[in-house]
Amino acid sequence: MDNEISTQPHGMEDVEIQEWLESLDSVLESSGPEVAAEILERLREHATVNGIDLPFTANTPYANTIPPRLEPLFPGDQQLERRIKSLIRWNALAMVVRANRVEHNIGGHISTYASAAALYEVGFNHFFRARTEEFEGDTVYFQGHASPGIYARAFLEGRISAQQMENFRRELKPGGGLSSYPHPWLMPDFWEFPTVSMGLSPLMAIYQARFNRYLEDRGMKPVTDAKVWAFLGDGETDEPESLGAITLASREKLGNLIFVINCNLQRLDGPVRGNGQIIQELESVFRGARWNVIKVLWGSEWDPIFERDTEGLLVQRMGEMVDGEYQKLVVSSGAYVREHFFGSDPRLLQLVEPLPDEALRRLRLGGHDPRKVYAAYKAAVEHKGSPTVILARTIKGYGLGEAGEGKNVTHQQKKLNEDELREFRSRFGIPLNDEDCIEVPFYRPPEDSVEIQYLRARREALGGYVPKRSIRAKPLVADHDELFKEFLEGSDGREVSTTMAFVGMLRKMLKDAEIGKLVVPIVPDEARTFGMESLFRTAGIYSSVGQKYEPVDVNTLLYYKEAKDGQILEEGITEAGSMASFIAAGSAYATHGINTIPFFIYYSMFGFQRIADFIWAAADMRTRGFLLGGTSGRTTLSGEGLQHQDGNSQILALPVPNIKAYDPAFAYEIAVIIQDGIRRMYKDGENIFYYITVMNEPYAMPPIPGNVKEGILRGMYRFRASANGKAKLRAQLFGSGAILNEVLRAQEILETKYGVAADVWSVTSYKELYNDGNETERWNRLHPGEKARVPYVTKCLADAPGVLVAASDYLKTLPNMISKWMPRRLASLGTDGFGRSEGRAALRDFFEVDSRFITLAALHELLVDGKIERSVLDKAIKDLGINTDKPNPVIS
Ligand SMILES: Cc1ncc(C[n+]2csc(CCOP(=O)(O)OP(=O)(O)O)c2C)c(N)n1
Ligand SMILES: [Mg+2]
Repeated sequence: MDNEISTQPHGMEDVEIQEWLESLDSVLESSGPEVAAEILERLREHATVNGIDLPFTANTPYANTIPPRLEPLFPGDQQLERRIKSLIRWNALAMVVRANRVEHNIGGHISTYASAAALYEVGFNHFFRARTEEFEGDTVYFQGHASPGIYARAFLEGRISAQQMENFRRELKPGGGLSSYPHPWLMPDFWEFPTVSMGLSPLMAIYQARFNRYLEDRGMKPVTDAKVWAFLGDGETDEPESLGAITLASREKLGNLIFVINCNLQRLDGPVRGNGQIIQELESVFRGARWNVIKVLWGSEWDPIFERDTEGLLVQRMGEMVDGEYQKLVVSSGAYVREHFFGSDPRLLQLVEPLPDEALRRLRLGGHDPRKVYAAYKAAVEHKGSPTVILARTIKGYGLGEAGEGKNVTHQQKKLNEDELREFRSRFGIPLNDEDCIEVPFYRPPEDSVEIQYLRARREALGGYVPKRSIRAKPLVADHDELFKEFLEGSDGREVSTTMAFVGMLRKMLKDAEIGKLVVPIVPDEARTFGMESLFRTAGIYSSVGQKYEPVDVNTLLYYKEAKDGQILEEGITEAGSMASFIAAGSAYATHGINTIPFFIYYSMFGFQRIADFIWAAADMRTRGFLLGGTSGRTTLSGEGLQHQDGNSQILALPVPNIKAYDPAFAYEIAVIIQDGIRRMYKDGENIFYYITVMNEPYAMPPIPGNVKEGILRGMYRFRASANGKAKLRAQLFGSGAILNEVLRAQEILETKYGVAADVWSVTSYKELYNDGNETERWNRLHPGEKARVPYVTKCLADAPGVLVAASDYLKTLPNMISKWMPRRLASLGTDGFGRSEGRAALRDFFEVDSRFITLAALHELLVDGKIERSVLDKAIKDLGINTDKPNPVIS
C-alpha cells in the first residue's frame, strides 16, 4: 500500500487544478454529494477508457471522513460530560496507582483508557443501549486493557464499591476485588466478553453479529437494530485473527457491526507503524474488504485551519508524515510543532500564524473530541448494508503529561510522582487540594450532584447499565430419555463408527420437540468427512441470502441446500471462525436469553492445537455446548500422517478447568454423555462444556451392558469381566475410544493363549478420574480428622486383582495421571510421537498399542511380579510377531 498522496501532477498549472476543484465544490453545493460522487466515478471511467492509468488506491486523504458541515449537533451537555469523563479518568488512574502502591508490580494500565476515554464516554452517554425486557440491547466488547475506565464509570454509577475499587487486581481480598481484565468467569454479573487476549474479540464480535442475524433469520429472536460494538487497539490489529474474518462481515452485510479502533499509534513497546501510517493502512484494508470506514483524525480546533487552507496543503502535509513523526509531535512544544509540522511550507505557516504556540500544542485529535466521535458513531449506527469501522486518532496516555503522554514507555506506566498527580488533577479539574491529591483517593461526587444525576439520567434513557451480564434463558424441562434410547441398544452387529453414531444422534436431536430448534450444528468444511451431508438437505445450510443458484447436485438426494432459515453453520475452512460461532451460540443463554446448543464438529487435530486460546476464552465466558473432535486418535485416523493424526487433544483439554473431556468407545457411551451434558448445562445451568472425541473406525456397537451410566460419566466402568474368575493369573486392562477394541482382543489372547483372566474397563474420561482423585486427596488433606474419602479409581479397582495395563490413542501420560490411585503399578501404552501415513494396523504396531503389545505388556507385568517364567514372555514375543528392534515411535 502506498501512503503517499500524489501531489504534483506534471506540468499542470495550479490555477487549472483550482478551477477543477471549484467546479466540484459548486456541484457539491448545488446538487449534493451523490451527484458529485457520480461525476467523479464517470470521470474515472472516462479516464480509463482514454488510456489514463489511474493507480489503485483504497485510501482517502489523511482527513476526517465526515466534514464539519455534515456534523450533527451534539445532543449532550458537553461541559458536564467532560466533567464526568474527567472524574472517570481520575478514578481509573487512581485504582492503578493505588493498587501498585500497596503491592508493587501488581500491574494495571493507565494509558490505554486515558487515550480511549472520549470513545467510551460518548458511547456510554449516547449509544450503548442496555439489555431490557423489551429490547435485546447492544453488545459491547470492551478493550481489555481499558478495564480501569470501565470500572471507574461503574463506580460513579454506584455499581462498584470503593472497596472493590481499592481491591483492583486483588480479587482474593476479603470483600472481593476486581479482575484485571474482562473475565465473565470471575465477574459473572458484570463482564460479558473476555477480550484481553488480543485479536480474539474482533473475530468473536464479527461472528456474534452474524449469529444475531442467524437467530433473526431463523425466527428465534425479533429483528432489531441492536448493534455489536467492538473496541480494539491499533496494535491489536496485527494479530491475524483481528482482520482474518473482516470479509465475512462485509459479505454478510453486517450493518449491525461497528468496530472502533483506538488509533493512538502505539502499542506496548513503541509505535505500531513508526515508518508508516497505521490509520491509512487499516483504512485501505477495511475499504478493500468493503467496510464503511469513518476516519476521525482531527478535533474541532482544526476545522477553521482546514477552512483557511483552500489549496489542500494541510491534508497533503498530513498524508506525508509517518506515525513516528506524529508521535514526536505529541510530546513536543507548540514551537516545535510550528517549526517541524507547519514549517515545511511557508503557506502552511501562514495558516497558523494567528495561533500562539500553546494553541498549537493543544490542537486536539479527533478521538478526543466528543463532537467528532459523536458524529462518527451516529453515522455508524445509521449506516446500513455493511459493517463500519471507526478509525479514531488519539494519544496514548492522554493527559498524563510528563508521566507518559505519547511516550514509548506509557503503556507500562503504573505510578505517578506527586507533581505529575497534581498536574493531572489540575488538568482535569478534580476537586482535590494539593495534599489530598497525592494520596490519589477515589472521588465520587455526591449522589445529588449534577454529574451523578446526569450520568444516571443518560443511562436510564438508554435502558440501564452496561456492561452487565445476566442469565436470561429459562432452563429446559424435558429429560430426553426417549430421544437417546435407541442409541443405548447397540447396532445389531452393524459396523458403524462413533462419528456415524453421533451424527445419528444429531439428526434425531434436530427433530426433537424441545431442543430441535435450539441445536446449532457448526462445521468447518468437513461435513462430508463426518458423514453429515444428509443434514444439508434436512436441516439446511444457513445463508443470509438463501440460495441464488441451482446447486450442481440438485438432482441428488443430499444436495447442497442453502437456505435463509438453514440451521447448519457451514463456516468454511475456519476453525477459529467456527469456534467464534460456537461461543456466540453457546453463550446465547446469557446474551439473548436463548438456550441454543452448539455442536461444533471438526478435525480434532485442528481444534485444541490450533484454536486453544478461543477455547480458553469460551471457558472464561461460561460457554455451553459440545465440541466434537472428529477423526481423532493417532492410530485410528489412517493414512493422513503427522499433521492430522491426533494423539494430543485429550491432553490439551486438561488445562481448561470447566471442560469435560471424554474419549468414548461406543454409541451408548456418547448418548449417555450428551444426554447428561444437556441436562447439566441447560437444565441445571452448570457452566461447563464438553469435548468428545469421535472416531471414523467402523465396528459393531454393543448395547449398554447394564447399569453403567454413572461409570461412563465418572470416567470408567468395567465393560467386560473375565468369565474365568478362578484363574491364577489375573489382569485388569484399560482401554478408551477405538483402542478399546484392541484391549478386548488382548483380553481374548491372554485368556486363550496364556491362561490370564483379564477384565476390561472402558475409560471414558481420564480427565474426570484425574480431577476426582485430586479432589479426594485435597479433601482428605484439609480434613484430617474425618473419615478419609476414597478416589473413584481406587473404589473401582478395590476388588480387581492382577496386573494393570492401560492403552489409549493419546499420550501415555493420560493413563499415568491416575495411576497413583490404583492399587498397583500401571503399565501405560500410548501414542507419543509423530504420526505416520499408514493404515490402522501398521500404525498400531508402530505405536505399540495394538492387541499384541497390550498382551505383551500384561505378560511383562506378570513376569516382573514373578508370576510367570521368562520363557513365556520370550515365546509370546515370537508368537505375537513383535519386532524387538523396531524404532522407538516417540523419537522417530
Ligand atoms: C495475544 C496477546 N498478546 C500480547 C498481549 C500483551 N499486551 C497487552 S496490551 C499490549 C499492547 C496493546 O497495544 P494496542 O492494541 O495498540 O492497544 P492500546 O493500549 O495502545 O490501546 C500487549 C502487547 C495480550 N494481551 N494479548
Ligand atoms: Mg495502540
